[in-house]
Amino acid sequence: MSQGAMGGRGAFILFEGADRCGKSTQCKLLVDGLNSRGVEAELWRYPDRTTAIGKMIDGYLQSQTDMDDACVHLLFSANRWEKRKLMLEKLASGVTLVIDRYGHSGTAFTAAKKQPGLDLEWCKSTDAGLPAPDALIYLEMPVEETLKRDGFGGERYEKTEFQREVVKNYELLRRDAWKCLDASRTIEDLHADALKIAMGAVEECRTGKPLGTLWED
Ligand code: Z5A
Ligand code: MG
Repeated sequence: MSQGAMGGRGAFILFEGADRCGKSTQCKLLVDGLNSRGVEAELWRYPDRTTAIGKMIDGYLQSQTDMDDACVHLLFSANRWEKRKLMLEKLASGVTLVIDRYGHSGTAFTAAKKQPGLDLEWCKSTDAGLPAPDALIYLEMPVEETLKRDGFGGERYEKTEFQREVVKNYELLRRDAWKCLDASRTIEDLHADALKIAMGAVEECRTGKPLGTLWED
C-alpha cells in the first residue's frame, strides 16, 4: 500500500551545496535507499533541462546563448514554478521527492553576480510561496577542495572566484534547521547520515507535518 493510501504525504528532501560537493551522488543513493526500504521516492533536479524553459536555461549554462541576468534568474525560478502543481500532487499522493538543487541555488548563484538590484532579497522574492523542503541537507566543503574533484568543467558558473561568492551566499541563507554534513567524508558515511535524516522527515510527514513555503523559516 502506498503512503498516500495510508493517509500520509511524502516528504520533500533537498540537497544543496557548492559545485562538486556530491549532491547528485547522494540524491541517487538516497532514492535507492528509500525505495529499498519501502518508501516510494523520486529523484528530481533543478534546473529541469527537459522543459521548454529548461532548454533555454541549458543553452545559457553552456554559453550557447546570452541573457540578461535578471531574465535568466526568472527563468530558473519559473522552471520551479512550472513544476509546482506536479510537486504538490506527488507529495500529497505519498511520494517522497529527493531534489537536487532548488531556490537556494537560484538565490546563491544570481546574487553572486553582484549586479545592481539583484541582491539576496530580490533573488529570494521570485521563489517566495513555493513549497519549502521538509529537510534541507547542506553538503559543506571549501571551494578549494571541491575544485580537486572530477567534473569541474566548462559551464558558465564553473569559475573559482564565482564559486567562492556562491558559498558566501549559502552562508547568508543558512538556517538552524539545515542539516549540515561535512562533504569531505566518504560517500558511504554521508549516505548513512542522509538516510537517517530522510527517514526522520518521511515519518514526520507521514504523521501530519504540514508542508511549508519558502522563505518562511
Ligand atoms: N543554478 C542557478 O544558477 N540557478 C538555479 O536556480 C539553479 C541552478 C537551480 C546547474 O548545475 C547550474 O545551474 C549550477 C547552478 C546553477 N551551476 N554551476 N556551476 P548542475 O546542478 O547541473 O551541476 P552539476 O554538473 O550536477 O554539478 P554539481 O551539482 O555542482 O555537482 P554535485 O552534484 O554536487 O557533485 P557530484 O556530481 O555528485 O560529484 C562530483 C564528483 O565528486 C564526482 O566525480 C563524484 O564521484 C565525486 N564525489 C562525490 N561525493 C564524493 C565524496 N564524498 N568523496 C569523494 N568524491 C566524491
Ligand atoms: Mg549535480
